[in-house]
Amino acid sequence: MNAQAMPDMDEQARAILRGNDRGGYTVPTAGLYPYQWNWDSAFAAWGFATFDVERGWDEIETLFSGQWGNGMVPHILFHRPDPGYFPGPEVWGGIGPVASSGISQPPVAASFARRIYDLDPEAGLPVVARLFPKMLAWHRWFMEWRLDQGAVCITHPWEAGRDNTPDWDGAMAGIDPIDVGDYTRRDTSHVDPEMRPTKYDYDRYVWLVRLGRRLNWDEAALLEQNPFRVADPTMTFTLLRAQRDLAALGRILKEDVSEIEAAIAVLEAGAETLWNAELASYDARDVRSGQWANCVSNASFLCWYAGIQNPAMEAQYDRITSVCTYPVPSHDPSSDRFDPKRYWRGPTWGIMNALIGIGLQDCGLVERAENLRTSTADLIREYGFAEYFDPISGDAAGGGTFTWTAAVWLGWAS
Ligand code: 9YW
Repeated sequence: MNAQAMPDMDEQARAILRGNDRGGYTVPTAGLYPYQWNWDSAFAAWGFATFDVERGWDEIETLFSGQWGNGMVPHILFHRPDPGYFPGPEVWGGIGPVASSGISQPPVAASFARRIYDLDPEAGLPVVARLFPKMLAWHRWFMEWRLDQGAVCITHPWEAGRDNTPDWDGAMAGIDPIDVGDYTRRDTSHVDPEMRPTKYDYDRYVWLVRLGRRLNWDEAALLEQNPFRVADPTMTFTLLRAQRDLAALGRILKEDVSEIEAAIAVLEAGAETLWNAELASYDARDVRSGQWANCVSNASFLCWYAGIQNPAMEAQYDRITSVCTYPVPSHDPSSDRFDPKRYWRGPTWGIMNALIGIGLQDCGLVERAENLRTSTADLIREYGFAEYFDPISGDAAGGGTFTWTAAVWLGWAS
């Protein structure tokens, strides 16, 4: 095909969303991830809304159709069986209205709901009115069950959406998965194993799923018995932002938002408990051992997205972005744990860039915001709509024709 016959980038991005649409929900990419993932769906909704607002809202409403009685919104909804993914519904044993996993994911849905509402307030108002109490219940679940000194904790590496980041290395070492049993991974049959988490990681991921299931996903029991509990910048910063956005939507609906305002104050204080003074960065904190992860990651830079200004983070950001052709790397390139192709141990992710870029812009750091947006656009233009990218060479990695990369193109980068 000559260059002129190639569909333009916007058209390609829209075609990816349509191609991954399974009717009311979108899979992240065919094959590797054949179900509805929580934060992927919020990004998908944003991408769809740039050309079809109604379809954008459907995505979020389908996500909330899987909400559990306790308010939790699962990280995966298994709408239809698919043998291509492990661990599937029979391993998780989720206890909600739709077959699901038993953990959640970064709560970005309310923030994207606010963006979609702004695109078409008239169409959005009735949907927001339906979604508001559900979002409130989800956020309440985090506040009730997942806080440590006001910072939000994860109970499984998959929950932060940053599976194998070095942030969890310490906490993962505290798990002995001796009785994990036999299982067969599916991910490495879709993607080069060098780009995926290792067997060491997977043994622990599966062990934690089996523990949660054995405890019937009872949060009180998990709080007592789960050795993995890490206060995480991804969760803390995204929930803080989401509470601000939910409060804004609540005010539009003329709801009482005092509970949300109180939660914002708690989370603002909690975010500061993630400040690792020696590292001079926001960092993950292992609640069980009290140890810092000592990691500057792309999640550290979500502080601005949460509305937190911090000059030391600007210095960190400048240091890290200056050594990458295509920032923001998921782990500090000067660290000996940096691996430019292995998932969350180095690669650049378009979705994280979008959240960081929105945060930079909102905090008035507009030059950095614009540079990040254009470098992300160059990256996608040159290397395609990949799951993630090598921050040095730009090489595409992981799955292709990826929903959230297409959505980020449509909503922010282009
Ligand atoms: C898993 C779907 C998900 C993302 C996560 C990413 C990966 C693996 O893929 O998780 O099996 O859940 O780390 O952020 O939501 O794209």
